[in-house]
Amino acid sequence: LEQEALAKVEAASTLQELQDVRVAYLGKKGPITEVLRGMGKLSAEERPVIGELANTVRGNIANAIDEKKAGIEAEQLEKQLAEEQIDVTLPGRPVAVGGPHLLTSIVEEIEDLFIGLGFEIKEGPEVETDYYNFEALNLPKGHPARDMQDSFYITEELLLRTHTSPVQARTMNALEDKRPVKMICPGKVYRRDTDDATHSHQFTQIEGLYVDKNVRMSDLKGVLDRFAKQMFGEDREIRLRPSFFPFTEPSVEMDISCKVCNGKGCSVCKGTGWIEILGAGMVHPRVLEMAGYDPKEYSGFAFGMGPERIAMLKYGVDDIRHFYTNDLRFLKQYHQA
Ligand code: FA5
Repeated sequence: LEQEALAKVEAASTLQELQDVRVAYLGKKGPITEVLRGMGKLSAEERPVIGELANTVRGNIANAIDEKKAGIEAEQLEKQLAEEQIDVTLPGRPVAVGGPHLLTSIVEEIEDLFIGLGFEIKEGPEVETDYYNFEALNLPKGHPARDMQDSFYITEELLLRTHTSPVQARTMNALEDKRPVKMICPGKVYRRDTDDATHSHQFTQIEGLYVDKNVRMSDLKGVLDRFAKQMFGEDREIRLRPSFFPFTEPSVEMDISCKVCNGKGCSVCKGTGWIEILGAGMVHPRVLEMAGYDPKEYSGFAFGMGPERIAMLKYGVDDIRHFYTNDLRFLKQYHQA
């Protein structure tokens, strides 16, 4: 019996197999327990002899199991150590380094330019009230010009802002002392426009507002001219065309002469040679009044531009959707080293 048990111990290669041998030979239902249990039936002479023998056999098997167990455990540890070994001399995997998105860069460039002209940066909420998005800008409920900007309404009174112009009204309203304002506001805007090469349902605008005593149309033209030349080159011309916005009077749209230069030379863009990049005008007296400014004392100009369109023009991007599909092959072209 002992030989048979010891052979099984020797053959066991896992802790489970070893446990099975222990249960089979030393367990409550095992042969040794059975012998010990049957001791009462033996004669007085036989009892100590058989008892001792059974105990010795039990001890031997138990020792063999313990030894084997230690062996298997040591082996497992060895294996684990070998498998989990770390080669600290291996070179690290390179971590990809990102860079600013083209749109972020262009917005920052425009911000810097206007900070240089004395403008402050303001922000406003993207979920806007009907009041600030429309009413405070001289677009009362039911005004037909609301249709110029097809909106995403959340409730009757809340919508995703369709332009950054509400920040004009918010900024003027917030000033208790009605002092001069000179600010720009970059941010996301939303319209139910069908996406195509030049339209996106979510895009960026940068609003500008300058309110002071004696602000004139020529000031607007001067600032926009400086912006265009600094952004696109000193050889660029601007052109103001009459337009309509309910919050400005008179209103204009600004075109920039489009000469696109690359390594092979320069060419003038298709069509008229002009590209529209922003809307602007003199702040409507009603808008000033609603924000608590006296239009007899104060006047101002405002403009709103689309930085995607400006980046498209500056870098020759042919489709506005490139800004939003996040194809790294597109984005990486504009990472500065
Ligand atoms: C406005 O949104 C006026 N709030 C601008 C303004 C501000 C006028 C202050 C006067 C005073 P408009 O809807 O034209 O105007 O949009 C302004 C610019 O946003 C456009 O010139 C264009 O560059 C850009 N834009 C308009 N719709 C889209 C669109 N769906 N996708 C991308 N850019 C757009």
